[in-house]
Order: sequence, then C-alpha cells, then structure tokens
Amino acid sequence: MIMYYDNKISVSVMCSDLLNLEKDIRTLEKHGADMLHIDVMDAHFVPNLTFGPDFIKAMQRKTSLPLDSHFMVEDPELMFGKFTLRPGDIFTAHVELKDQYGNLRSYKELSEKVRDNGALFGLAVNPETPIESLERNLAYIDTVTLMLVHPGFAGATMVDGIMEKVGKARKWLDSKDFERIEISVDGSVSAERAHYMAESGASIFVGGTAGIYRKGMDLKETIPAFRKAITL
Ligand code: S6P
Ligand code: MG
Repeated sequence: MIMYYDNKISVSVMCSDLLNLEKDIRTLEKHGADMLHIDVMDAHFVPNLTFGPDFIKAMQRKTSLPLDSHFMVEDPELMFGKFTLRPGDIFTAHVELKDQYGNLRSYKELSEKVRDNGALFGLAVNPETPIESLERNLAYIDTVTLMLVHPGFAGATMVDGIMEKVGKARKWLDSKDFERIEISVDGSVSAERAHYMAESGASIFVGGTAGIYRKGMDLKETIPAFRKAITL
C-alpha cells in the first residue's frame, strides 16, 4: 500500500490523570507522543461536559506538543479566537452540524480562519454518518476524524464493523483527488486495531484507555508498543 503520511499518536487528555496532568504531559513527551487530543464537549452535541478554551490555553503554557482539539459542540465558532492556535495544531469540528436551511453546513469561513493561523482544520464523522457527507467541505479540510465509538465518553465500545470505514474513506478521498487529507481515528483504538487501520490508510491515532492509558500498564510501556503497532 502507499504510505501517505507519517503516522502519529495523539493522546487523549480526557484519559489522563487530570489532577496530576503536568506529570502526565512530561511522561507523554518523554515517551514520544506526537500530539495531545483534547475533547471539548458542550453537553448538547454530546451528553457530557469536559474541557473548554481556558483549559487549552493552560495546556499550551505547559507543552509545545501540537494540540489536536476535537470540538463536540453545537457552535464551534464560539470556540474560535478564545485561545491562540499554533502552527501544527488541529481544530476539528463535526460534519453533522446543519445550517439555517437544514443542510449540512459549510465550514469555508471557519476553516480559512483556522488555516490563517498555520493550523489545520478537520471534520469529525460520527459512526452512523456516511463519509460522503464531507463532500461540500472537502476543499476546506486537512484531516478527517472517523469516530469508531458514539462520541461523548472515554472507554466506549467500538461500533461493530466500523474499522472498514477507514479503507473506504481513504479510497473515496483519493478518488476525489483529496489524497492530501489525513485520516484520524478516534475511540477504542487499541494498538492492534491501530495497526490494522494504519494499513487501511489512517495516519493519526487517538490513544485513550484502549491504547495508551491501559489498566495496570505504564505509559513507558504502552506508548512504545503503540508506536511499534503503527510503524509499518
Ligand atoms: C470520545 C472522544 C475520544 C475519547 C477517546 C478515548 O467521545 O472523542 O477522543 O477521548 O475515545 O479513548 P478510548 O480508548 O478510551 O475510547
Ligand atoms: Mg475525541
């Protein structure tokens, strides 16, 4: 298969030891996490509430790793400008949001603002949402995040058969001449599943309880094992 990009580990901060987060960040940096995944939830788009822009700012004061912020919110514009995007950061909104006419909304403007900062703009796709729903926004996105679980919680169960969507998405993007768009996978990504999805064309792997914060295992063991799994 063709290798498109360097494969990257994006560690889900939601799964970190939140009251000792700085310590975790240092360990993640030391053992080779490529970026940190921050799940922002608004208790409307998903039935849970997590971090906000002030948390992202606080993270930026503690690490120079790129931040991969995943906005599971109904109003992603509200988040833009409340923290400074750095080159290499990813700002991901959800494709399912509708415009005032009830159509899937355009992300042209938000994407332009994000890209003006040297950051990447991405769209996340829920398990039941077809990848074709990205069509009108393909020119505005740098990454696609395929959700393998119903969003809202860490430790959720993977939706049956969902990993097949990775290869299909890769083929569909390539057929549309969007080889440049990277595929990220989020939710219940174990090292073994990550390996399979790397072979299918994913290149950003969100590691939470299934892949990085594994029960009874140290980050110094799980990160290198995960790295090995995604190195083809
Ligand atoms: C889920 C969220 C994810 C989780 C991740 C946790 O709504 O978008 O990024 O943080 O799924 O990983 P795991 O391995 O516990 O599912
Ligand atoms: Mg996420």
